[in-house]
Amino acid sequence: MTTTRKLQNSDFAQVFADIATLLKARGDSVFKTRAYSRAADAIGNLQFDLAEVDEAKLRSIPGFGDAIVSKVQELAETGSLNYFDKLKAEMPSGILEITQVPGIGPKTAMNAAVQLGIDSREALEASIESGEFESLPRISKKVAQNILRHLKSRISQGDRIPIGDVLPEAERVMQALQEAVPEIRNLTYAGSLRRHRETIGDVDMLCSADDPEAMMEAFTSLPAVRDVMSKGQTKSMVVMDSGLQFDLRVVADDAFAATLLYFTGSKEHGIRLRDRANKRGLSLNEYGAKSIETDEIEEFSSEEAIYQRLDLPYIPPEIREDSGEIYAAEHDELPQLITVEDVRGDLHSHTDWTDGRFPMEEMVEAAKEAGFEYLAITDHSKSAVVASGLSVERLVEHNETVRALDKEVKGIHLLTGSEMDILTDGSMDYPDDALDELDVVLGSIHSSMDQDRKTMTARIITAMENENLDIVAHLTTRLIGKRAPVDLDFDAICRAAVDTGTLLEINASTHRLDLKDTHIRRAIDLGVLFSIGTDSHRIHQFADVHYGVGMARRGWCTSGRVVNTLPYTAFIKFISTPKADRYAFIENYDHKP
Ligand code: DGT
Ligand code: CA
Ligand code: CA
Ligand code: ZN
Repeated sequence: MTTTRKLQNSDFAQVFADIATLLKARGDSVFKTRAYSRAADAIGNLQFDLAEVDEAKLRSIPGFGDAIVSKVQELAETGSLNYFDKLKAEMPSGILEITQVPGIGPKTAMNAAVQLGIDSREALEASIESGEFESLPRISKKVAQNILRHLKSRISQGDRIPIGDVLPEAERVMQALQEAVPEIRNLTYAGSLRRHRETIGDVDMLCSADDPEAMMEAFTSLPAVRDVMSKGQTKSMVVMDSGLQFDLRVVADDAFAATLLYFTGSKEHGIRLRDRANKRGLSLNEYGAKSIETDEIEEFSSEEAIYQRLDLPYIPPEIREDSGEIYAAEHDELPQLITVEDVRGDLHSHTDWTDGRFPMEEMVEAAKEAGFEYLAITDHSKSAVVASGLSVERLVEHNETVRALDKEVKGIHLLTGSEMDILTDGSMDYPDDALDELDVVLGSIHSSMDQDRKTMTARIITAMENENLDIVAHLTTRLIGKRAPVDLDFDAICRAAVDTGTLLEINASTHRLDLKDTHIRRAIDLGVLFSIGTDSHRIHQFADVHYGVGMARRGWCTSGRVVNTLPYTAFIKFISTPKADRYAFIENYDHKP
Protein backbone atom coordinates (compact mmCIF):
# COMPACT_ATOMS: atom_id res chain seq x y z
CA MET A 1 0.00 0.00 0.00
CA THR A 2 1.29 3.43 -0.83
CA THR A 3 0.12 6.62 0.74
CA THR A 4 0.35 9.72 -1.39
CA ARG A 5 1.82 12.38 0.82
CA LYS A 6 3.20 15.56 -0.66
CA LEU A 7 6.97 15.40 -0.36
CA GLN A 8 8.63 18.06 1.77
CA ASN A 9 11.86 19.79 0.75
CA SER A 10 13.65 17.82 3.45
CA ASP A 11 12.50 14.57 1.79
CA PHE A 12 14.10 15.59 -1.52
CA ALA A 13 17.24 16.74 0.27
CA GLN A 14 17.46 13.41 2.11
CA VAL A 15 17.21 11.39 -1.12
CA PHE A 16 19.99 13.40 -2.76
CA ALA A 17 22.17 13.24 0.34
CA ASP A 18 21.65 9.46 0.44
CA ILE A 19 22.53 9.14 -3.24
CA ALA A 20 25.72 11.12 -2.60
CA THR A 21 26.58 8.83 0.33
CA LEU A 22 26.03 5.68 -1.75
CA LEU A 23 28.02 6.97 -4.72
CA LYS A 24 30.80 7.97 -2.42
CA ALA A 25 30.79 4.55 -0.78
CA ARG A 26 30.96 2.98 -4.24
CA GLY A 27 33.96 5.14 -5.09
CA ASP A 28 32.38 7.25 -7.84
CA SER A 29 34.04 10.45 -9.00
CA VAL A 30 33.93 13.51 -6.80
CA PHE A 31 32.19 15.41 -9.61
CA LYS A 32 29.32 13.03 -9.67
CA THR A 33 28.87 12.80 -5.92
CA ARG A 34 29.26 16.53 -5.54
CA ALA A 35 26.32 17.22 -7.87
CA TYR A 36 24.04 15.36 -5.46
CA SER A 37 25.40 16.73 -2.22
CA ARG A 38 25.24 20.25 -3.71
CA ALA A 39 21.64 19.70 -4.69
CA ALA A 40 20.84 18.50 -1.17
CA ASP A 41 22.51 21.61 0.27
CA ALA A 42 20.72 23.95 -2.13
CA ILE A 43 17.36 22.48 -1.18
CA GLY A 44 18.03 23.22 2.46
CA ASN A 45 18.08 26.92 1.68
CA LEU A 46 14.98 27.24 -0.48
CA GLN A 47 12.16 29.53 0.49
CA PHE A 48 9.53 27.65 -1.53
CA ASP A 49 8.20 24.10 -1.87
CA LEU A 50 10.04 22.04 -4.47
CA ALA A 51 6.97 19.89 -5.08
CA GLU A 52 4.95 22.89 -6.16
CA VAL A 53 7.10 24.67 -8.70
CA ASP A 54 7.49 24.33 -12.49
CA GLU A 55 10.52 23.19 -14.44
CA ALA A 56 11.77 26.71 -15.15
CA LYS A 57 11.85 27.50 -11.44
CA LEU A 58 13.65 24.21 -10.76
CA ARG A 59 16.30 25.07 -13.34
CA SER A 60 16.91 28.40 -11.66
CA ILE A 61 18.10 26.72 -8.45
CA PRO A 62 21.90 26.77 -8.12
CA GLY A 63 23.36 23.37 -9.01
CA PHE A 64 20.16 22.01 -10.56
CA GLY A 65 21.11 20.51 -13.94
CA ASP A 66 19.16 18.02 -16.09
CA ALA A 67 19.94 15.04 -13.90
CA ILE A 68 18.71 16.72 -10.72
CA VAL A 69 15.66 18.40 -12.27
CA SER A 70 14.35 15.19 -13.80
CA LYS A 71 14.85 13.35 -10.52
CA VAL A 72 12.98 16.01 -8.57
CA GLN A 73 10.12 15.72 -11.08
CA GLU A 74 10.01 11.93 -10.86
CA LEU A 75 10.01 12.07 -7.07
CA ALA A 76 7.31 14.75 -6.95
CA GLU A 77 5.08 12.82 -9.36
CA THR A 78 5.56 9.22 -8.21
CA GLY A 79 6.87 9.54 -4.68
CA SER A 80 9.86 7.37 -5.53
CA LEU A 81 12.97 7.40 -7.69
CA ASN A 82 13.96 4.49 -9.86
CA TYR A 83 17.64 5.51 -9.97
CA PHE A 84 17.82 5.62 -6.18
CA ASP A 85 16.01 2.31 -5.74
CA LYS A 86 18.37 0.59 -8.18
CA LEU A 87 21.41 2.11 -6.55
CA LYS A 88 20.28 0.91 -3.13
CA ALA A 89 19.61 -2.55 -4.54
CA GLU A 90 23.07 -2.96 -5.98
CA MET A 91 24.90 -1.74 -2.88
CA PRO A 92 25.35 -3.78 0.30
CA SER A 93 22.45 -3.07 2.63
CA GLY A 94 22.96 -1.08 5.78
CA ILE A 95 25.33 1.52 4.27
CA LEU A 96 22.87 4.35 4.86
CA GLU A 97 22.04 3.19 8.37
CA ILE A 98 25.67 2.82 9.36
CA THR A 99 26.76 6.19 8.00
CA GLN A 100 24.31 7.73 10.49
CA VAL A 101 26.63 6.64 13.29
CA PRO A 102 28.99 9.48 14.22
CA GLY A 103 32.45 8.49 13.13
CA ILE A 104 31.42 6.33 10.20
CA GLY A 105 31.74 7.83 6.75
CA PRO A 106 30.78 6.22 3.42
CA LYS A 107 34.17 4.59 2.83
CA THR A 108 34.34 3.00 6.25
CA ALA A 109 30.74 1.86 5.93
CA MET A 110 31.53 0.24 2.60
CA ASN A 111 34.64 -1.51 3.92
CA ALA A 112 32.66 -2.70 6.92
CA ALA A 113 29.93 -4.09 4.68
CA VAL A 114 32.15 -5.75 2.08
CA GLN A 115 34.91 -7.09 4.31
CA LEU A 116 32.96 -7.89 7.47
CA GLY A 117 29.34 -8.12 6.32
CA ILE A 118 28.23 -5.39 8.71
CA ASP A 119 24.74 -4.31 7.72
CA SER A 120 23.23 -2.71 10.83
CA ARG A 121 24.05 -0.84 14.02
CA GLU A 122 23.75 -4.07 15.96
CA ALA A 123 26.20 -5.88 13.69
CA LEU A 124 28.55 -2.93 13.96
CA GLU A 125 28.41 -2.99 17.75
CA ALA A 126 29.09 -6.73 17.86
CA SER A 127 31.99 -6.40 15.45
CA ILE A 128 33.63 -3.67 17.52
CA GLU A 129 33.16 -5.64 20.71
CA SER A 130 34.77 -8.73 19.20
CA GLY A 131 37.75 -6.66 18.03
CA GLU A 132 37.18 -7.73 14.42
CA PHE A 133 36.29 -4.18 13.37
CA GLU A 134 39.87 -3.06 14.00
CA SER A 135 41.05 -5.10 11.02
CA LEU A 136 39.63 -2.42 8.71
CA PRO A 137 41.92 0.22 7.20
CA ARG A 138 42.35 3.40 9.32
CA ILE A 139 40.53 1.88 12.28
CA SER A 140 42.61 1.80 15.46
CA LYS A 141 41.45 0.47 18.80
CA LYS A 142 40.86 4.02 19.98
CA VAL A 143 38.79 4.90 16.94
CA ALA A 144 36.73 1.73 17.32
CA GLN A 145 36.10 2.42 20.99
CA ASN A 146 34.97 5.94 20.18
CA ILE A 147 32.48 4.64 17.67
CA LEU A 148 31.26 2.14 20.23
CA ARG A 149 30.79 4.92 22.75
CA HIS A 150 28.60 6.77 20.28
CA LEU A 151 26.60 3.64 19.55
CA LYS A 152 26.01 3.01 23.22
CA SER A 153 25.24 6.58 24.21
CA ARG A 154 22.75 7.00 21.40
CA ILE A 155 19.79 5.98 23.50
CA SER A 156 20.45 8.48 26.25
CA GLN A 157 21.46 11.52 24.24
CA GLY A 158 20.85 10.86 20.58
CA ASP A 159 23.97 11.57 18.59
CA ARG A 160 24.75 14.73 20.50
CA ILE A 161 28.09 15.15 22.24
CA PRO A 162 28.71 17.11 25.47
CA ILE A 163 30.21 20.55 24.87
CA GLY A 164 33.12 19.70 27.16
CA ASP A 165 34.29 17.09 24.66
CA VAL A 166 33.62 19.23 21.60
CA LEU A 167 35.10 22.63 22.41
CA PRO A 168 38.69 21.45 23.06
CA GLU A 169 38.62 19.43 19.85
CA ALA A 170 37.26 22.40 17.88
CA GLU A 171 40.10 24.50 19.23
CA ARG A 172 42.64 21.87 18.18
CA VAL A 173 41.15 21.72 14.69
CA MET A 174 41.27 25.51 14.40
CA GLN A 175 44.87 25.56 15.46
CA ALA A 176 45.78 22.84 12.97
CA LEU A 177 44.03 24.76 10.18
CA GLN A 178 45.81 27.93 11.16
CA GLU A 179 49.12 26.13 10.95
CA ALA A 180 48.28 24.41 7.67
CA VAL A 181 47.11 27.63 6.00
CA PRO A 182 48.71 30.64 7.65
CA GLU A 183 46.86 33.09 5.36
CA ILE A 184 43.48 31.90 6.64
CA ARG A 185 41.25 34.71 7.98
CA ASN A 186 38.15 34.96 10.16
CA LEU A 187 38.45 31.34 11.30
CA THR A 188 35.74 30.70 13.86
CA TYR A 189 33.11 28.23 14.92
CA ALA A 190 29.41 29.01 14.65
CA GLY A 191 26.32 26.86 15.33
CA SER A 192 25.35 25.39 18.67
CA LEU A 193 28.97 25.47 19.84
CA ARG A 194 29.10 29.25 19.56
CA ARG A 195 25.73 29.42 21.31
CA HIS A 196 27.27 27.27 24.06
CA ARG A 197 24.60 24.59 24.12
CA GLU A 198 25.33 21.78 26.56
CA THR A 199 25.50 19.19 23.79
CA ILE A 200 26.53 19.64 20.19
CA GLY A 201 25.31 17.87 17.04
CA ASP A 202 28.12 18.94 14.75
CA VAL A 203 30.66 21.74 14.55
CA ASP A 204 30.05 24.44 11.93
CA MET A 205 33.19 26.36 11.09
CA LEU A 206 33.68 29.39 8.87
CA CYS A 207 36.72 31.15 7.47
CA SER A 208 37.88 33.39 4.66
CA ALA A 209 40.82 32.51 2.44
CA ASP A 210 42.34 33.65 -0.86
CA ASP A 211 42.42 30.12 -2.24
CA PRO A 212 39.26 28.30 -1.09
CA GLU A 213 40.15 25.06 -2.85
CA ALA A 214 43.51 24.87 -1.14
CA MET A 215 41.63 25.52 2.09
CA MET A 216 39.30 22.57 1.40
CA GLU A 217 42.29 20.39 0.61
CA ALA A 218 43.99 21.37 3.87
CA PHE A 219 40.84 20.77 5.89
CA THR A 220 39.99 17.38 4.42
CA SER A 221 43.57 16.16 4.80
CA LEU A 222 44.08 17.10 8.45
CA PRO A 223 45.62 14.12 10.26
CA ALA A 224 42.63 13.85 12.59
CA VAL A 225 40.19 13.38 9.71
CA ARG A 226 38.91 9.83 9.40
CA ASP A 227 36.29 10.20 6.70
CA VAL A 228 35.51 12.89 4.18
CA MET A 229 31.74 13.07 3.82
CA SER A 230 31.85 15.72 1.13
CA LYS A 231 34.44 18.00 -0.37
CA GLY A 232 33.29 20.99 -2.36
CA GLN A 233 34.90 24.18 -3.64
CA THR A 234 33.91 26.23 -0.62
CA LYS A 235 32.30 23.73 1.76
CA SER A 236 33.41 20.37 3.11
CA MET A 237 32.21 17.97 5.74
CA VAL A 238 34.46 15.54 7.55
CA VAL A 239 34.28 13.11 10.42
CA MET A 240 37.19 13.21 12.83
CA ASP A 241 38.77 10.20 14.54
CA SER A 242 36.75 11.17 17.61
CA GLY A 243 33.51 10.65 15.70
CA LEU A 244 32.67 14.34 15.66
CA GLN A 245 31.50 15.85 12.41
CA PHE A 246 32.98 19.17 11.31
CA ASP A 247 31.81 21.40 8.47
CA LEU A 248 34.01 24.15 7.09
CA ARG A 249 32.80 26.88 4.77
CA VAL A 250 34.97 29.45 3.05
CA VAL A 251 33.21 32.78 2.92
CA ALA A 252 34.12 36.06 1.19
CA ASP A 253 35.35 38.65 3.68
CA ASP A 254 32.52 41.02 2.74
CA ALA A 255 29.83 38.43 3.41
CA PHE A 256 31.45 37.06 6.53
CA ALA A 257 29.37 38.84 9.15
CA ALA A 258 26.07 37.88 7.51
CA THR A 259 27.19 34.28 7.05
CA LEU A 260 28.41 34.06 10.63
CA LEU A 261 25.05 35.36 11.83
CA TYR A 262 23.25 32.78 9.69
CA PHE A 263 25.30 29.78 10.79
CA THR A 264 25.37 30.74 14.44
CA GLY A 265 21.64 30.26 14.51
CA SER A 266 19.61 29.19 16.15
CA LYS A 267 17.53 28.46 13.13
CA GLU A 268 14.48 29.99 14.85
CA HIS A 269 16.37 33.14 15.81
CA GLY A 270 17.60 33.40 12.20
CA ILE A 271 14.10 33.08 10.83
CA ARG A 272 12.90 35.94 13.03
CA LEU A 273 15.80 38.12 11.97
CA ARG A 274 15.11 37.40 8.30
CA ASP A 275 11.49 38.48 8.69
CA ARG A 276 12.62 41.63 10.38
CA ALA A 277 15.19 42.25 7.66
CA ASN A 278 12.60 41.76 4.89
CA LYS A 279 10.45 44.47 6.44
CA ARG A 280 13.44 46.76 6.14
CA GLY A 281 14.15 45.94 2.49
CA LEU A 282 17.03 43.64 3.31
CA SER A 283 17.39 39.99 2.37
CA LEU A 284 19.53 37.93 4.74
CA ASN A 285 20.67 34.44 3.87
CA GLU A 286 23.47 31.94 4.05
CA TYR A 287 25.50 33.86 1.46
CA GLY A 288 25.22 37.35 2.85
CA ALA A 289 22.91 40.30 2.79
CA LYS A 290 21.46 42.21 -0.11
CA SER A 291 18.90 44.86 -0.88
CA ILE A 292 15.61 43.30 -1.93
CA GLU A 293 14.84 46.14 -4.36
CA THR A 294 18.15 46.51 -6.15
CA ASP A 295 19.70 43.09 -5.51
CA GLU A 296 22.80 44.94 -4.47
CA ILE A 297 24.99 43.37 -1.81
CA GLU A 298 24.92 45.21 1.47
CA GLU A 299 28.17 44.77 3.32
CA PHE A 300 28.43 44.62 7.07
CA SER A 301 31.66 44.74 8.99
CA SER A 302 30.24 42.88 12.00
CA GLU A 303 27.20 41.16 13.44
CA GLU A 304 26.66 44.30 15.53
CA ALA A 305 26.24 46.28 12.31
CA ILE A 306 23.60 43.86 11.05
CA TYR A 307 21.61 44.02 14.28
CA GLN A 308 21.90 47.77 14.07
CA ARG A 309 20.52 47.74 10.51
CA LEU A 310 17.58 45.79 12.00
CA ASP A 311 17.13 48.46 14.68
CA LEU A 312 18.31 46.12 17.41
CA PRO A 313 21.17 46.14 19.87
CA TYR A 314 23.66 43.28 19.57
CA ILE A 315 22.26 40.00 20.84
CA PRO A 316 24.92 37.62 22.24
CA PRO A 317 25.03 34.12 20.63
CA GLU A 318 24.16 32.31 23.87
CA ILE A 319 20.65 33.75 23.95
CA ARG A 320 19.83 33.48 20.23
CA GLU A 321 17.21 30.82 20.84
CA ASP A 322 13.99 32.64 19.97
CA SER A 323 12.99 32.62 23.59
CA GLY A 324 12.10 36.28 23.95
CA GLU A 325 15.48 37.83 23.12
CA ILE A 326 14.24 39.82 20.13
CA TYR A 327 11.37 41.29 22.10
CA ALA A 328 13.76 42.15 24.94
CA ALA A 329 16.23 43.69 22.51
CA GLU A 330 13.50 45.77 20.90
CA HIS A 331 12.43 47.08 24.30
CA ASP A 332 15.96 47.70 25.48
CA GLU A 333 15.54 45.04 28.15
CA LEU A 334 18.43 42.71 27.28
CA PRO A 335 20.41 41.79 30.37
CA GLN A 336 24.12 42.62 30.50
CA LEU A 337 25.28 38.99 30.55
CA ILE A 338 27.97 37.83 32.96
CA THR A 339 31.42 37.22 31.42
CA VAL A 340 34.30 34.95 32.44
CA GLU A 341 36.28 38.03 33.44
CA ASP A 342 33.58 38.95 35.96
CA VAL A 343 34.21 35.83 38.03
CA ARG A 344 36.78 36.59 40.72
CA GLY A 345 36.71 33.61 43.03
CA ASP A 346 36.06 29.88 42.87
CA LEU A 347 33.90 28.45 45.63
CA HIS A 348 34.13 24.72 44.85
CA SER A 349 37.36 22.71 44.69
CA HIS A 350 38.82 19.41 45.90
CA THR A 351 42.31 18.27 46.83
CA ASP A 352 43.98 14.94 47.57
CA TRP A 353 42.69 15.25 51.13
CA THR A 354 39.58 13.61 49.60
CA ASP A 355 38.91 12.68 45.98
CA GLY A 356 40.91 15.45 44.30
CA ARG A 357 43.96 14.34 42.34
CA PHE A 358 46.45 17.01 43.45
CA PRO A 359 47.94 18.29 46.71
CA MET A 360 46.40 21.46 48.14
CA GLU A 361 49.48 23.55 47.28
CA GLU A 362 49.27 22.59 43.62
CA MET A 363 45.54 23.27 43.40
CA VAL A 364 46.04 26.68 44.97
CA GLU A 365 48.84 27.50 42.55
CA ALA A 366 46.66 26.42 39.62
CA ALA A 367 43.71 28.51 40.81
CA LYS A 368 46.01 31.49 41.04
CA GLU A 369 47.36 30.79 37.55
CA ALA A 370 43.80 30.64 36.27
CA GLY A 371 43.31 34.16 37.57
CA PHE A 372 41.18 33.61 40.65
CA GLU A 373 41.48 36.15 43.44
CA TYR A 374 40.11 33.77 46.06
CA LEU A 375 39.47 30.04 46.38
CA ALA A 376 37.35 27.99 48.75
CA ILE A 377 38.76 24.52 49.33
CA THR A 378 35.72 22.34 49.76
CA ASP A 379 36.74 18.73 50.27
CA HIS A 380 34.09 16.10 50.95
CA SER A 381 32.39 15.41 54.29
CA LYS A 382 32.44 12.18 56.28
CA SER A 383 29.45 10.39 54.73
CA ALA A 384 30.99 10.64 51.27
CA VAL A 385 32.85 7.40 51.91
CA VAL A 386 33.75 6.66 48.28
CA ALA A 387 35.24 10.14 48.06
CA SER A 388 37.21 9.55 51.32
CA GLY A 389 35.23 12.24 53.14
CA LEU A 390 36.89 13.94 56.11
CA SER A 391 36.03 13.08 59.71
CA VAL A 392 35.39 16.05 62.03
CA GLU A 393 38.96 15.71 63.32
CA ARG A 394 40.41 15.68 59.81
CA LEU A 395 38.24 18.67 58.94
CA VAL A 396 39.80 20.63 61.77
CA GLU A 397 43.25 19.72 60.43
CA HIS A 398 42.12 20.62 56.93
CA ASN A 399 41.03 24.06 58.15
CA GLU A 400 44.35 24.63 59.88
CA THR A 401 46.23 23.63 56.75
CA VAL A 402 44.17 25.96 54.57
CA ARG A 403 44.71 28.86 56.94
CA ALA A 404 48.44 28.22 57.18
CA LEU A 405 48.73 27.98 53.41
CA ASP A 406 46.74 31.18 53.04
CA LYS A 407 49.35 33.01 55.11
CA GLU A 408 52.15 31.55 53.04
CA VAL A 409 50.85 31.97 49.50
CA LYS A 410 50.80 35.40 47.89
CA GLY A 411 48.40 36.49 45.18
CA ILE A 412 45.33 34.49 46.18
CA HIS A 413 43.11 34.35 49.27
CA LEU A 414 42.05 30.96 50.59
CA LEU A 415 38.77 30.14 52.26
CA THR A 416 38.05 27.11 54.39
CA GLY A 417 35.12 25.03 53.31
CA SER A 418 33.38 21.75 52.80
CA GLU A 419 31.27 20.09 50.17
CA MET A 420 29.04 18.51 52.75
CA ASP A 421 26.59 15.72 52.05
CA ILE A 422 22.96 16.59 52.67
CA LEU A 423 21.81 13.45 54.47
CA THR A 424 18.66 11.61 53.40
CA ASP A 425 16.43 13.52 55.82
CA GLY A 426 17.96 16.91 55.02
CA SER A 427 20.19 17.04 58.08
CA MET A 428 23.84 18.09 57.98
CA ASP A 429 26.77 15.68 57.77
CA TYR A 430 28.75 17.70 60.35
CA PRO A 431 27.59 19.13 63.69
CA ASP A 432 26.78 22.85 63.65
CA ASP A 433 29.81 23.84 65.70
CA ALA A 434 32.11 22.24 63.09
CA LEU A 435 30.27 23.97 60.24
CA ASP A 436 30.43 27.25 62.11
CA GLU A 437 34.22 27.21 61.72
CA LEU A 438 34.06 27.15 57.93
CA ASP A 439 34.02 30.14 55.59
CA VAL A 440 31.95 28.42 52.89
CA VAL A 441 29.65 25.40 53.20
CA LEU A 442 28.30 23.72 50.08
CA GLY A 443 25.54 21.16 50.54
CA SER A 444 25.20 18.34 48.01
CA ILE A 445 23.04 15.35 47.31
CA HIS A 446 25.35 12.36 46.85
CA SER A 447 23.12 9.55 48.15
CA SER A 448 19.51 8.30 47.91
CA MET A 449 19.09 10.04 44.59
CA ASP A 450 16.00 8.00 43.83
CA GLN A 451 13.79 9.62 46.48
CA ASP A 452 10.39 10.72 45.23
CA ARG A 453 9.78 14.35 44.38
CA LYS A 454 8.12 15.26 47.65
CA THR A 455 10.77 13.65 49.83
CA MET A 456 13.67 15.06 47.78
CA THR A 457 12.21 18.57 47.76
CA ALA A 458 11.61 18.51 51.52
CA ARG A 459 15.12 17.13 52.07
CA ILE A 460 16.75 20.02 50.22
CA ILE A 461 14.54 22.67 51.77
CA THR A 462 15.27 21.33 55.27
CA ALA A 463 18.97 21.60 54.51
CA MET A 464 18.59 25.18 53.25
CA GLU A 465 16.95 26.13 56.53
CA ASN A 466 20.24 25.49 58.32
CA GLU A 467 22.08 28.77 58.95
CA ASN A 468 25.40 27.15 58.11
CA LEU A 469 24.54 25.92 54.64
CA ASP A 470 25.57 28.65 52.23
CA ILE A 471 25.17 27.07 48.82
CA VAL A 472 23.37 24.04 47.38
CA ALA A 473 25.89 22.55 44.94
CA HIS A 474 24.95 20.78 41.66
CA LEU A 475 21.29 20.70 42.68
CA THR A 476 19.92 18.08 40.29
CA THR A 477 23.01 15.77 40.33
CA ARG A 478 22.56 14.93 36.66
CA LEU A 479 25.58 13.81 34.65
CA ILE A 480 25.22 14.81 31.01
CA GLY A 481 24.29 11.79 28.91
CA LYS A 482 24.92 9.45 31.86
CA ARG A 483 22.72 10.09 34.86
CA ALA A 484 19.23 11.54 34.97
CA PRO A 485 18.53 14.44 37.34
CA VAL A 486 16.84 13.76 40.68
CA ASP A 487 13.13 14.46 40.86
CA LEU A 488 12.37 17.72 42.64
CA ASP A 489 10.03 20.70 42.69
CA PHE A 490 12.37 23.28 41.25
CA ASP A 491 10.14 26.30 41.89
CA ALA A 492 9.63 25.33 45.53
CA ILE A 493 13.39 25.04 45.98
CA CYS A 494 13.98 28.42 44.36
CA ARG A 495 11.44 30.03 46.69
CA ALA A 496 13.08 28.40 49.70
CA ALA A 497 16.49 29.62 48.50
CA VAL A 498 15.18 33.20 48.44
CA ASP A 499 13.39 32.80 51.79
CA THR A 500 16.40 31.34 53.57
CA GLY A 501 19.13 33.39 51.89
CA THR A 502 20.72 30.28 50.36
CA LEU A 503 22.55 30.35 47.02
CA LEU A 504 22.21 27.82 44.23
CA GLU A 505 25.42 26.76 42.54
CA ILE A 506 25.99 26.85 38.81
CA ASN A 507 28.40 23.91 38.63
CA ALA A 508 30.83 24.38 35.75
CA SER A 509 32.17 20.81 35.66
CA THR A 510 31.78 19.65 32.06
CA HIS A 511 30.18 16.38 33.21
CA ARG A 512 27.51 18.21 35.14
CA LEU A 513 26.60 21.74 33.99
CA ASP A 514 24.10 21.81 36.81
CA LEU A 515 22.09 24.10 37.10
CA LYS A 516 21.46 24.20 33.38
CA ASP A 517 20.33 27.13 31.25
CA THR A 518 16.56 26.72 31.64
CA HIS A 519 16.90 26.28 35.41
CA ILE A 520 18.96 29.43 35.69
CA ARG A 521 16.48 31.50 33.71
CA ARG A 522 13.57 30.26 35.79
CA ALA A 523 15.47 30.76 39.04
CA ILE A 524 16.21 34.36 38.07
CA ASP A 525 12.49 34.95 37.55
CA LEU A 526 11.99 33.70 41.10
CA GLY A 527 14.71 35.98 42.48
CA VAL A 528 17.47 33.43 43.17
CA LEU A 529 21.15 34.36 43.56
CA PHE A 530 23.96 32.04 42.48
CA SER A 531 27.56 31.04 42.87
CA ILE A 532 29.59 29.54 40.04
CA GLY A 533 31.90 26.70 41.07
CA THR A 534 34.39 24.76 38.98
CA ASP A 535 34.23 21.67 41.21
CA SER A 536 37.89 21.17 40.22
CA HIS A 537 39.44 17.84 41.12
CA ARG A 538 42.46 18.45 38.90
CA ILE A 539 44.65 21.48 38.26
CA HIS A 540 43.56 22.08 34.68
CA GLN A 541 39.87 22.17 35.60
CA PHE A 542 39.93 25.71 36.97
CA ALA A 543 40.02 26.82 33.37
CA ASP A 544 36.62 25.21 32.86
CA VAL A 545 34.85 28.04 34.66
CA HIS A 546 33.78 29.35 31.24
CA TYR A 547 31.47 26.36 30.80
CA GLY A 548 29.53 27.50 33.86
CA VAL A 549 29.56 31.07 32.64
CA GLY A 550 28.23 29.83 29.29
CA MET A 551 25.29 28.16 31.02
CA ALA A 552 24.71 31.30 33.08
CA ARG A 553 24.71 33.43 29.92
CA ARG A 554 22.26 31.05 28.25
CA GLY A 555 20.10 31.55 31.35
CA TRP A 556 20.20 35.36 30.87
CA CYS A 557 22.26 35.80 34.03
CA THR A 558 24.01 39.06 34.94
CA SER A 559 27.16 39.26 37.06
CA GLY A 560 25.12 41.00 39.78
CA ARG A 561 23.34 37.71 40.53
CA VAL A 562 26.55 35.70 41.03
CA VAL A 563 28.20 36.28 44.40
CA ASN A 564 31.70 35.19 43.43
CA THR A 565 31.95 38.14 41.07
CA LEU A 566 32.39 40.22 44.23
CA PRO A 567 35.92 41.38 45.03
CA TYR A 568 37.44 39.44 47.93
CA THR A 569 36.72 41.93 50.71
CA ALA A 570 33.11 42.39 49.60
CA PHE A 571 32.70 38.64 49.36
CA ILE A 572 33.95 38.23 52.93
CA LYS A 573 31.43 40.82 54.07
CA PHE A 574 28.71 39.00 52.18
CA ILE A 575 29.51 35.56 53.57
CA SER A 576 29.81 36.96 57.13
CA THR A 577 26.32 38.45 56.88
CA PRO A 578 23.53 36.35 58.46
CA LYS A 579 21.77 34.34 55.74
CA ALA A 580 18.51 36.23 56.17
CA ASP A 581 20.23 39.47 55.12
CA ARG A 582 22.39 38.17 52.29
CA TYR A 583 19.98 38.73 49.42
CA ALA A 584 19.48 42.32 50.60
CA PHE A 585 23.26 42.73 50.80
CA ILE A 586 23.59 41.88 47.11
CA GLU A 587 20.62 44.05 46.17
CA ASN A 588 22.22 47.03 47.88
CA TYR A 589 25.74 46.35 46.65
CA ASP A 590 26.98 48.77 44.03
CA HIS A 591 28.12 46.43 41.28
CA LYS A 592 29.56 49.15 39.09
CA PRO A 593 33.30 49.35 39.54
P1 DGT B 1 23.46 21.14 16.36
O1 DGT B 1 24.48 21.00 15.29
O2 DGT B 1 22.33 20.20 16.24
O3 DGT B 1 24.05 21.10 17.73
O4 DGT B 1 22.77 22.61 16.25
P2 DGT B 1 23.13 23.82 15.30
O5 DGT B 1 22.37 24.99 15.78
O6 DGT B 1 24.60 23.97 15.17
O7 DGT B 1 22.46 23.42 13.92
P3 DGT B 1 23.07 22.98 12.52
O8 DGT B 1 24.45 22.45 12.62
O9 DGT B 1 22.05 22.12 11.90
O10 DGT B 1 23.08 24.33 11.69
C1 DGT B 1 23.95 25.39 12.05
C2 DGT B 1 23.22 26.68 11.92
O11 DGT B 1 22.86 26.93 10.56
C3 DGT B 1 21.89 26.73 12.66
O12 DGT B 1 22.06 27.04 14.02
C4 DGT B 1 21.17 27.81 11.90
C5 DGT B 1 21.63 27.60 10.48
N1 DGT B 1 20.66 26.77 9.76
C6 DGT B 1 20.76 25.47 9.45
N2 DGT B 1 19.70 25.04 8.78
C7 DGT B 1 18.90 26.11 8.65
C8 DGT B 1 17.62 26.33 8.04
O13 DGT B 1 17.01 25.43 7.46
N3 DGT B 1 17.12 27.58 8.12
C9 DGT B 1 17.78 28.59 8.75
N4 DGT B 1 17.24 29.78 8.84
N5 DGT B 1 18.96 28.41 9.34
C10 DGT B 1 19.51 27.20 9.28
CA1 CA C 1 26.01 22.36 14.41
CA1 CA D 1 26.01 21.62 10.72
ZN1 ZN E 1 29.63 16.84 44.56
